Amino acid sequence: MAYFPDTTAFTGVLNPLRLEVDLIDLEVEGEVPSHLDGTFHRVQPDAQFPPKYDDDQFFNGDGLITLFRFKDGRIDLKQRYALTDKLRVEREAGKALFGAYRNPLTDDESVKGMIRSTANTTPIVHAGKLYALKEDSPALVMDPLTLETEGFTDFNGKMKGQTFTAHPKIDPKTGNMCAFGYASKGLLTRDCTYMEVSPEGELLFETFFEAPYYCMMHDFGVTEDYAVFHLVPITSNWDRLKANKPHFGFDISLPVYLGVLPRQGEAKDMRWFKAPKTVFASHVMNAFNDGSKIYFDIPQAEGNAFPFFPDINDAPFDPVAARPYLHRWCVDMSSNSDEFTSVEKLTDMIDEFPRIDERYATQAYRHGWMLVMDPDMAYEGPGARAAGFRMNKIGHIDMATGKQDFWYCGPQSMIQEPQFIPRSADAPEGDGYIIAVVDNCVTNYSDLVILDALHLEDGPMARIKIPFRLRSGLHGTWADASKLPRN
Ligand code: V55
Ligand code: FE
Repeated sequence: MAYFPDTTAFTGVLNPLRLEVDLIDLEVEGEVPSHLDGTFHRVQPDAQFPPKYDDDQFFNGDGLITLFRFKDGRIDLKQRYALTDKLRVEREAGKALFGAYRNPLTDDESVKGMIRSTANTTPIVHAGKLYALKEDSPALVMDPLTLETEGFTDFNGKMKGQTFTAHPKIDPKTGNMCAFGYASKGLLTRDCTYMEVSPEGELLFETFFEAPYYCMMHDFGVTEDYAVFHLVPITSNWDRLKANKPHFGFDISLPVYLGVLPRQGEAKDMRWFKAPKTVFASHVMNAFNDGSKIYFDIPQAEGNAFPFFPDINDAPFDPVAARPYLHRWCVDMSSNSDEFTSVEKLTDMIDEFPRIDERYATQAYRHGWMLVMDPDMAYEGPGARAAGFRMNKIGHIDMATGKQDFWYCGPQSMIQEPQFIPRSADAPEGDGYIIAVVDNCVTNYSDLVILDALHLEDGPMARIKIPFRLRSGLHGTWADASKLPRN
């Protein structure tokens, strides 16, 4: 009998799923565009074994990866755990050996020094491999089609930093995977790296730099000329870990910075710009530069959005202050000032999980999509999800016209992160599809929906039926068949 904790992190809509499965030819309502040939990988944290500590939180679950293989209008589903070193030894033991999120002091003696990755944040195809990512560890390499795990990579010994971000960007001009690491010289260190991996999978360079303070550096931006790092004070220290408090705590007294590193530069070339006030911000929609001016688009909230990373001074969690809205930050590398040039609010939609047409990553762009929470829409299902947000719309923003539109998923459901797929390799920006997992929390089934990216209000052209409900997940990525190892 498994005995998961009777807490919001493991019950209701966050019931563990733990299902490894192969399903051939999923049922479809509507029509899947038959020319779509590729893969959609997404991941959910989903603890294989009951956690060592009953207050275990969502971000600590083992990565369970779902692969949707699109070909000839048909879709096959494969779901496998990322076979991390952690999961391998825990399966041998038949129980959890690793303890609290990002706290090795809580692990069993027998696993001391092992890589702690759960590979639960982003799966992404590059150089014919699937990289299953967790920001506290090196990348785990898997086969994109069989989902067999090869193991962690240090890029043939070239990567000296200890970590690899879960939010790399593929530069559409060079084909390089641009990535970074933080806590690169060990837990809680201020050391970071910036790296680029060639389309063949070779680590081209790794630049070390230091952040002004240690914090969760969950995402970043890449422009044609710069790598851009937002520092938000979700901080930690050894005292927290020794006391077995949650690894991270929000410290509103620290400034928000935007660090700018020339992509080919060194740490001495780097500048840190200070924001006008301290805010919460996590996922980056896109970044680009016009000469020395850098634009950085990001959902920004007035206060902490992670209730499980509490305020360090025990200020109560404020769910209204936690609501993010897409903003555009601007800094200027030619300015003598170390302050932001401007901060502009781009929408009144409460939004997170921003996405773009990735052919425009690093470049000036027109179209953005995101998950939206409309608190005025009814909800008939149980419980909330990880951070208390219930994302019930997919929103689209046209940066050229300011026009905004959306699709609402109905009162029984919640939506997971959307993904844009271009209609063809040379289609205009935004011309294509939005796909997203939609969880019906009343019937307990999930659908993968397909929408016209520029006509969301038309609703799904297809609903791919999954005969169970997926658990809330994190990120997903599309890979065209040309990027896969074999067909
Ligand atoms: C996030 C997710 C993580 C994590 C740190 O903001 C940040 C998302 C799923 O794990 O370890
Ligand atoms: Fe993320």
